[in-house]
Order: sequence, then structure tokens, then C-alpha cells
Amino acid sequence: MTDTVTFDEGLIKALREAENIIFFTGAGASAESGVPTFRTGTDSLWVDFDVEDYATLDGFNRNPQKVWQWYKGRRENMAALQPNVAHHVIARWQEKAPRVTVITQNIDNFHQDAGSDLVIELHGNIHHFKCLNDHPVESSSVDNSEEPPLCEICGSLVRPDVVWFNEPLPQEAFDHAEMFSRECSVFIAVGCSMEVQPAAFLPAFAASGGAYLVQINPEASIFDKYAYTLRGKAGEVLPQLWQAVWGESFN
Ligand code: BV8
Repeated sequence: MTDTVTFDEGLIKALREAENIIFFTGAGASAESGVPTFRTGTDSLWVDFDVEDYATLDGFNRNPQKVWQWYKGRRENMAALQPNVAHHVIARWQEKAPRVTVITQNIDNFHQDAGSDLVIELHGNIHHFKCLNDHPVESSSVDNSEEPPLCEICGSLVRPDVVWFNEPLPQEAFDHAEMFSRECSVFIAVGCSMEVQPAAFLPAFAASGGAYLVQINPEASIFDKYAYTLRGKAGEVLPQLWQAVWGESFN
């Protein structure tokens, strides 16, 4: 259990008065749900799986079956997991502030499952699919397939609708993320290593708009020198932050 975290009075005040809050989440926000992170911890994905083989278009084109199976296994693992208390605190914060936006790098759909209404998915969603020519594909028709199906429109291979490395982020999603970051009064990064661009540039937009920058992370990150750091796990710190700001326990 994380020790009780002390909160800066300025942060408490900023959160009580905030009209517009952003929660920017990475793999660490889902870690306590049991979803592996990418670069930290003993079960991180990129330690066991080569990014080039599994999270690039070239890797998929080299071995579509292998990549399809890897994502199918991740979907099945995620199906057995649940959003954790961090997702629920973020979702309930909507009751307390006029506008709460979740900008996530995660593809697990856990923010939506926990009840967050405004979720911008920068890196796609593991439960969504498209073909190599970007035709949309109905999930229910493919998500149990043992191998990548063929698009009914053009016959090309179907792939997960996630953003692989060296692929551009969805333009509309990133434009909205940038706009909201520039407008927010508090920007809280939850479980982000800040290693992946261009997502990791969003705090700079928030800072340019004068936002209070916060991070929740049990480990040091690139963001330490820019943000007010709450050193601890998301599922332990966020309920304490709720208590400190709203004077009521989160349950
Ligand atoms: C693009 C979807 C251009 C797939 C993912 C050299 C330098 C800089 C950048 C680059 C470079 N070379 C190439 C690039 C660009 C590259 C990049 O940033 N590479 C980095 C790694 C060097 N970026 C791209 O390729 C992007 N596209 O640039 O396109 C372009 C433009 C136009 C036209 C053509 C091309 C695309 C990036 C998206 C890749 N897709 N995921 C999938 O998931 O299968 S990235 C992957 O990393 C996930 O989305 C993940 O969320 C994301 C970021 O990582 P984190 O979420 O931060 O996770 P991580 O494990 O790293 O850290 C977890 C953190 O949580 C840690 O700090 C840990 O301490 C903390 N934590 C752990 N437990 C807890 C916790 N915190 C709180 N509570 C806990 N309990």
C-alpha cells in the first residue's frame, strides 16, 4: 500500500476550482487491473515481445498470423480483467467538474467501461478493427477469428485498429487532444512513462495554456522535472486525492 500521500494546497485549490480537467493516461493506469505495461515492471510487453515484429505494419505484413494471434491473446487476457479504482475515480470526477476529458494512450477500453463519457483514444482500441485499406470492419464478425480475415469490401487483410509505431495518430483525435490540453486548467498524467511521441508532447500544450501539471507514478519518469509528482500507484493515490479535494471518501 502506498504511504499516505500529502497534497500541495495549491493543487487541492486548483482541482476544487477547475472548470476543465484532463486525465492523460498510459499503461500504468491499467497496471492494477492486471494489464501488462510496456517498459516497466517484470511483465512489460516490450521485454518479451519485439516491438518491430508485433507493433509495426511491417511486422504485420511479414507475419500477419503471428501478429493477429498476439492481439487476440491480449484481447482474451483483457476480457478477464476489469477497470480498477483509478478508472472509477477518473470517471466519477465528471460529477464534480464541469468538463473532464480523458486522453488515453491505452487501447483497453477500460475508461469507457468505468463510465468516462469523454475519452480520446490516441492509439486506437484493441476491440476495433479495420482492413489494410482502412475500411471499417465490424468487431463481432472477426474478433474470434484464429487468423486475420479478409475485408469484405476490398479483400485486403483485416488488422487491429490500433496505432502501430511509425504510423500517424488519428488526426482528429490528436487535434482534439491538443486543443483540450491548451484549454485545461489541470493536466494530470496517470501512469505514463512519457516515452512515446507525439502523445508525450501534450503536457507542453497544457503548460503553454498555464495548466497545473501533475503526474501520478510510483517510479521516476521524464515528466518528474515538469510536473508536481504524486509518487504512488494510480489505484492508491487517486482515491486519496478524491478524499483530499472533496472531503469525502471514494467508495
Ligand atoms: C509516429 C498501441 C509518425 C499498440 C502504441 C525517436 C525519438 C522519439 C520518437 C521516436 C523516435 N523514433 C520513432 C519515434 C516515434 C515513435 C516513438 O515515440 N517511439 C519511442 C518509443 C522512441 N512514435 C510513433 O511511432 C508514433 N507514430 O510518430 O508517426 C508519422 C507521422 C505521419 C505519417 C507517418 C508517421 C506512434 C506511437 C504509438 C505506438 N502504439 N500502442 C499496442 O498497444 O499494441 S505505444 C504504447 O506505448 C502504448 O500505447 C502505451 O500506452 C504507450 C506509452 O507507454 P506508456 O503508456 O507510458 O507505458 P509504459 O509501459 O512505457 O510506462 C508505464 C508507466 O506507468 C511507467 O512510468 C510506470 O512507472 C508507470 N506505472 C506502472 N504501474 C503503475 C504506474 N503508474 C501508476 N500506477 C501504477 N500502478
